[in-house]
Amino acid sequence: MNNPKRYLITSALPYANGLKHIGHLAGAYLPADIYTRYLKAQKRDVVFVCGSDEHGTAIPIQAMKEGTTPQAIIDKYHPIIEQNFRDLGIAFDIYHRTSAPIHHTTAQEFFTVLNNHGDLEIKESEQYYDEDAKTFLADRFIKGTCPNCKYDNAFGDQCERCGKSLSPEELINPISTLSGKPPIKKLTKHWYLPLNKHEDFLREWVLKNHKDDWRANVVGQVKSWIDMGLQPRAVTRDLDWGVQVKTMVNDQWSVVEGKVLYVWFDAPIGYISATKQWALDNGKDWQPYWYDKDTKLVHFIGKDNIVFHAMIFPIMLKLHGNILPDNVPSNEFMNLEGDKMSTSRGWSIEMDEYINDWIKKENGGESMADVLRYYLTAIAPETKDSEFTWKGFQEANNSELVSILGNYVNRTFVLMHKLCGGKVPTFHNEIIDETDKQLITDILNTKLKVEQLIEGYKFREAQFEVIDLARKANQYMQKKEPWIVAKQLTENPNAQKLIDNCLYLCLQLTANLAILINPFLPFTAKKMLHMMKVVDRMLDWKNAGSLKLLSVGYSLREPQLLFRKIEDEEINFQIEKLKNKSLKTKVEKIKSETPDLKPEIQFEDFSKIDLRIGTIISAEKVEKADKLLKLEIDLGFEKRTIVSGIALHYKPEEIIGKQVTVVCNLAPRKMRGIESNGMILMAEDKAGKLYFVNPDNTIDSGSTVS
Ligand code: B3M
Ligand code: ZN
Repeated sequence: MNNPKRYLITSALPYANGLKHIGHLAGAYLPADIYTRYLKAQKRDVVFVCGSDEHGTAIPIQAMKEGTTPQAIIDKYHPIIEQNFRDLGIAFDIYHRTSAPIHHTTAQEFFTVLNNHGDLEIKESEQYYDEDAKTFLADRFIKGTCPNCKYDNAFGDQCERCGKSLSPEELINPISTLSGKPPIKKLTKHWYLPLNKHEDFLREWVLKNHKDDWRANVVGQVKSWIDMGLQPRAVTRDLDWGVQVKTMVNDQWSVVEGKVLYVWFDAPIGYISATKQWALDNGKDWQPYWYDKDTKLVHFIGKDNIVFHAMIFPIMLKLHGNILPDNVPSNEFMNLEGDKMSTSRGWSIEMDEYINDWIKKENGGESMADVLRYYLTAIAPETKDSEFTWKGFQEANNSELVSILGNYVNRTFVLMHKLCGGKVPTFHNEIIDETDKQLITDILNTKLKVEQLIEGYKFREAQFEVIDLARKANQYMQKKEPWIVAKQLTENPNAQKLIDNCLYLCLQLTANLAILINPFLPFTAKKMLHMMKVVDRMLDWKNAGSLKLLSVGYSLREPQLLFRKIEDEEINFQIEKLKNKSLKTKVEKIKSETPDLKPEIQFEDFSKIDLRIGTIISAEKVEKADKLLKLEIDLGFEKRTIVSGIALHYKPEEIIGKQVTVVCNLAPRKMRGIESNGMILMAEDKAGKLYFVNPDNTIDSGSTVS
């Protein structure tokens, strides 16, 4: 869509369940910010919305970890994340919250419209349930082994290792994250969005209409989902944290107790409620942004959010009568020093951490925000995964920002003060030469290329073009050597004119660089404006390409260094810090997963327990008890019946003949009407899986254990 009337730009709403890392920043926020700043410099009508995703199981799970309430978690992380974005120059027009009442009502109305149109299906099905916690296990309340990559800590909604979206049924060996036990199945009722009914729409809209202008990873994922066969997808959950499900019957709202909207149903509606709030705050009308076909809607996301933004939410928007996104630029992942970035494994650089280490520590530290922005864009994972390394960061700063851009601007200002009296010199047209002309062409070409690239969502290449212009400008100055010409003032009558022309062009080019770099490095552009003593308006995109941005005779300030060199020690410190952080996180994780030691006992206490090796001679399921097996154990001197809670881990037929350790002098207990005479010992791993404790060779039944 070219030259639309208005733009609505969204960045994925981060879960307010913890700090966000620079991989997130590079994925969905920085590119959106660059795009928005560019459009704003073009004076387009554009709103950039984002905010906290405050629902879903991620929030109560973090609350359990921190020993607090879900509300306390979102109230803690929402403001920190918002401030982190601000410190890094991500200039949202609104950073909203999905816990806001306006969001709840917007999401409920949206659901009702679809429900009342008959666009949703209601189905009863069996879902995982935790008997101890007395709750259904949606999404992240259930964990297990990923069917795709075999990672043993995958969530019920997604595997965090391979990124695959999952449903709880797909997990191998599912375990409740609440009780740590295998769940049972229980009947429940939910609303479903029948994706299958919209296959033709998706084929036409994505695979046909957008096959060339959308990124290949987006079209590819949509295609593979369609090829796998679309299924109805539940849009409600049995949870108490989220947007309550309400239905509207005869103009009367009625609450559906115990059910909330699935977080992926309500969160994208967050873009709409954020727009509404922005409009309220600014005296604007929000409706055209979501209903007028002349609005260009663009969702910036990371690759794990593709199906939601390129399939599910568009289906919802279509059914609800809204406009559809014009593009869904999605990035691949950014790795860190050879491994996947992950806050939970401590292998990450949080935005907050970067801000504390690099921005807050020094005067004028905002330029360090630009250094991060620069490097993240230079290695943006636009078409494939990329990798952040601290050495790469240092290299990008020292040999590109310092040596090319910073150095060029500094030299220009120093020479202008030294050779032109601190003022913008006159340009003498009569002595213009091919080198000058080439530089002028380069400025115009760069502007056009940058426009094309940004509008095509190719931010990495666009930024490269701007730096390349600075590189060419350095070469120009090197060729013109005004400092040498200055030594020929007496013998060469044209010498001052040559100096003037060189510095005139170099200064106008500096002003152009400020405009072109502004979407990428806004703090640097501001600093350049200050040095040139010009107002913000100069950064309007329409000024790019002009050679009259700074008036002849206008006096400019002394130069300030735009960037500083980053030393090896600073980089080594960060690398060490990263290693220590991940080590510390590993140790803490093991500690938190290990049950506390029981109080000390004396040998006499222990010796009261009579442990013997027994052999299982028969095993059968106990009726109406999912977890119990009735075992017949041979102890050599006698046979015993023991009821054991291992049915979810072992099938009766596979354990016959196995040796086990038996507590023989435990008082008999009745379980489901069967008398159990003793207990067998089981080891339990951290995923809650049970294992027999037995000798490393078959020995006589009845052998003692001590
Ligand atoms: N909060 C998931 C994520 O942070 C989710 C995005 C919502 S966008 C509407 O990856
Ligand atoms: Zn996986």
